[in-house]
Amino acid sequence: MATSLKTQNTGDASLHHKVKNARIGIAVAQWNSEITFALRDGAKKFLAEHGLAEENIHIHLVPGAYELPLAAQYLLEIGNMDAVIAIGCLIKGETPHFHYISESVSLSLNNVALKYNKPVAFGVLTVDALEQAQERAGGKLGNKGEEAAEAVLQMLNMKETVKDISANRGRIGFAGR
Ligand code: RBF
Repeated sequence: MATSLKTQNTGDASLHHKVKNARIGIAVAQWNSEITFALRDGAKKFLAEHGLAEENIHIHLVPGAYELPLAAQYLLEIGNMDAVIAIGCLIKGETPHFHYISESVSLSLNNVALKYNKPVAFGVLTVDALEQAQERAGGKLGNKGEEAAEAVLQMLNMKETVKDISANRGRIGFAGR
């Protein structure tokens, strides 16, 4: 999936010019940093490959995945970012923490996106074992950080396209009928 932007209607050539100037926040959990730093690098690489300038990418570390929703909120509200990529890695342990944290993080990230009306990508791995995370952080199953970056670009692109459609209303379509 991570390379599909290049071939779909949100591809390089058709990426809205405003999206290339977007300010993107990346919040990275430090728990399981071997994995989360690889996901962060995947996200950064994807954004650079799609024309986003390094000075518009703002990377911040947080302790663990549980802190990601508040970090996303800081980045959108205080940092005035256009979108956030939340990166973490939750590995199932012997306590129920995994379920509490993963449920809270996924719901809260979505709530932040809806509250601020801005894309927040879920770049959080929830796995049974470290090996499964490695496979998804640059291993045989790709890099989910890249895919999270792709998701925010697609959503930003969609937002700009919808704005254009809205701005053109009245010039074409049902106007005057
Ligand atoms: N944070 C993660 O990002 N990944 C984990 O796998 C993870 N496992 C945790 C397991 C336990 C038992 C606890 C108490 C915390 C864990 N955290 C993990 C940290 C959590 O996201 C948060 O940073 C801390 O609980 C401090 O609020």
